[in-house]
Amino acid sequence: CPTVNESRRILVDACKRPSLYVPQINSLKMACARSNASSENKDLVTTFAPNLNPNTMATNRTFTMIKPDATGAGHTGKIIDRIISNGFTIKAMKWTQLSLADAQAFYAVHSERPFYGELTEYMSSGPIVAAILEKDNAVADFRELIGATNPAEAKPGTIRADFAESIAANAVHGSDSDDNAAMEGSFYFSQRELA
Ligand code: IDP
Ligand code: MG
Repeated sequence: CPTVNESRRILVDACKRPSLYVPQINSLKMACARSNASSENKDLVTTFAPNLNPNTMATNRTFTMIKPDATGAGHTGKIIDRIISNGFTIKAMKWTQLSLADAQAFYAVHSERPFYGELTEYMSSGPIVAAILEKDNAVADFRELIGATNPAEAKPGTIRADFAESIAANAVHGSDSDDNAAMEGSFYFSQRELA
């Protein structure tokens, strides 16, 4: 069975060549079913594949979550205002909570990192707001707006500098590439939910 990272690449590639999408997804599912694939990998295929399609692969979009520390502290409205006033258009948005299994699937790409357990427990500990945002150069501009992962290192005026509590509870998520933005957006939203 392919590794988690190989599966992600197959999913994204298949989206870029729509005629290959169904056969590639089917062979990925079969490869995972045949072998003793990791549960992260099975989750990846079953949770991302259904919503991921060429229409969600726009390159001027990014994906964000307002994390449990920020929703819990009452910062949701201020953060959404910051996002809109910096030129991002909301394409889809929902208030929801991740189960631990959801968080493990969403962050499967970080499963080898030492903070994976802490991160997935934290991200499933309270409500989050998930959103797809649109703007020219969305991924890079949004990373600029949110600031460094560690709020102690985030530039003044960034969302993390103003609202984050710690390196783990750092107020917001922002996708790090166009491909990951499409994958992550498809975790929460189908094409029908974009406007
Ligand atoms: P990013 O969110 O700035 O892209 P990543 O390195 O992708 O940062 O890490 C994903 C998330 O994992 C971070 O936003 C943060 O919540 C958490 N995280 C990163 N580094 C640490 C750490 O050293 N300890 C605990 N949590 C961490
Ligand atoms: Mg990241």
